[in-house]
Amino acid sequence: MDLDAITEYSALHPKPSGLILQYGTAGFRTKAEHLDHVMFRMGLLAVLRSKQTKSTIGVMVTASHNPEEDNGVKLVDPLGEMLAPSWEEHATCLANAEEQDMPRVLMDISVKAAVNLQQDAFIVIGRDTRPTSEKLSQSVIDGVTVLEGQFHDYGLVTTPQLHYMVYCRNTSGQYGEATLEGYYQKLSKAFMELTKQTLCSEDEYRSLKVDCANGIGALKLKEMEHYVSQGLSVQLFNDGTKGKLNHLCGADFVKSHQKPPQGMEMKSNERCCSFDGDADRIVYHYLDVDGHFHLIDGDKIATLISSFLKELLLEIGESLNIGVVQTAYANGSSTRYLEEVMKVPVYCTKTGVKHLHHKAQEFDIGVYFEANGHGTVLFSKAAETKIRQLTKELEDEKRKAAAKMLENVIDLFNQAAGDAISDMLVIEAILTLKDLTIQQWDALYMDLPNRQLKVKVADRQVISTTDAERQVVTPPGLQEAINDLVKKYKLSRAFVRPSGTEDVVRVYAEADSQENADSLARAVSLAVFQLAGGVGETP
Ligand code: 16G
Ligand code: MG
Repeated sequence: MDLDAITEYSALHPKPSGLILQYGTAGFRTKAEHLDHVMFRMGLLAVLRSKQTKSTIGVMVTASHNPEEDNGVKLVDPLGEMLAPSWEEHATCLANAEEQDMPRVLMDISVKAAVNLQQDAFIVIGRDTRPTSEKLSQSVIDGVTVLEGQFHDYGLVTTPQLHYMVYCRNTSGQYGEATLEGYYQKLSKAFMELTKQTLCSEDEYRSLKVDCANGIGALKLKEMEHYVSQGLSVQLFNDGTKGKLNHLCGADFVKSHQKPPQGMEMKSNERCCSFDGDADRIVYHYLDVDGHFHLIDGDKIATLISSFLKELLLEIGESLNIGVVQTAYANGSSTRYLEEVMKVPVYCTKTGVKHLHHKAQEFDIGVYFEANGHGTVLFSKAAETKIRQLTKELEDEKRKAAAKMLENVIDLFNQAAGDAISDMLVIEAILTLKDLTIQQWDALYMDLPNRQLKVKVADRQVISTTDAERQVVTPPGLQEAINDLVKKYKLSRAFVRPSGTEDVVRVYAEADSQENADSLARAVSLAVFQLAGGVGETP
């Protein structure tokens, strides 16, 4: 390591002294103007991680659904997964080291992690459409270059596309070709094959309105459009030509406000969906004939997909196990429906994709979705091999067709990460194949009314939780207070957790009516404020 060169280049990306940031659930995320040094240092760290794993590592510059003024960065591990926890700690140490200590901290990490500095390194870089992203990704490249890492800059890509590139490169092309063309070809081929069996050719099924959150999803859907145009026609809104990124639109806005996005013309009963700013989340929605808004969130997406997969498994008659993974935010009705009606085992993990992803890896087929629309389906290597073998060997026409469909589903899901584009194609294929309207899908079960609120406290770390964030451990007395409040309502449930991405405590409540869910959420917020050091206005 040329420490002099590192010191010299680092001075061009100086750390504002005293600034402390944390590598959280989704990497570093804050106001873009505070991130230049973090980007440079993540370039350095990516090189070390690449040398250590002898694999390609990804660096994505994005702040997803957060406001346009924010930005962020996260590293992508060799199989397209989130960065390993011990390296999250290294990332935090490196980002927070004061200027003069940084080279030493970098050395310490390479010693601690037993990095062979002679090893080659290869980094792939991607960025979203934020005005600050291009310059920040250049700072990542500066970090990579000063440590003599090789790199490929994919430029504007969705977060899941970058995960896909990393996965392809580390499996010597077996998963797919590591280009955008390769991504579009792989997905569209699987989509066209899956849907060609359908008898239904009505236009109603072929057109979908997409709210792109004024983000990268719009550019990439435009590029992809002609690959799938025979099976699906997408009409794009909030495509970034006018509005501001994530402002009053996009999956996060629609889910958290339970409102239609602005900038989208919605006629009654039309199928619509919203992506988030980096296109790794998707939710569906529609207006009914009375003009009421209906949200179809990640839970209902997981339900649609797992019931489809379960039917195919029954058809081919193989005992492959399937499990659904959710978080505490999953609507109580969805969990009940999956367990009691569909008889699928359901598991709950902490919030954050890496937790769901790891749990889902325990099954032959692991379906994971957060209620906010972030998710995918993972197939174990053994299940994939079995299914591919069955498509070749089965003689019974019906079973063979089912196995073939499962094979298309494997190719259609981005198994490296939750992906709005890939999820959208799977959902569209299932709706067509099962001849389901959006209203019929929505009617699978009724969501319990729910409310999410946030509370500002002096130090959100005073709240610790257990049981996949469903129970509070500290501060003392808070869980008892929540229990007492929950008892006052029917079909009720509530939990609180410190956010991993914002300096707030999140509160979730559900109950038998919207009024009750709102009032429970308010009462729990007040308890948090009083028992966990609330600041500012009393909720
Ligand atoms: C991040 C997570 C998302 C999670 C959200 C929770 C990833 C890639 N993203 O956006 O899965 O739902 O954080 O945010 O893991 P919160 O901790 O602020 O509630
Ligand atoms: Mg996102």
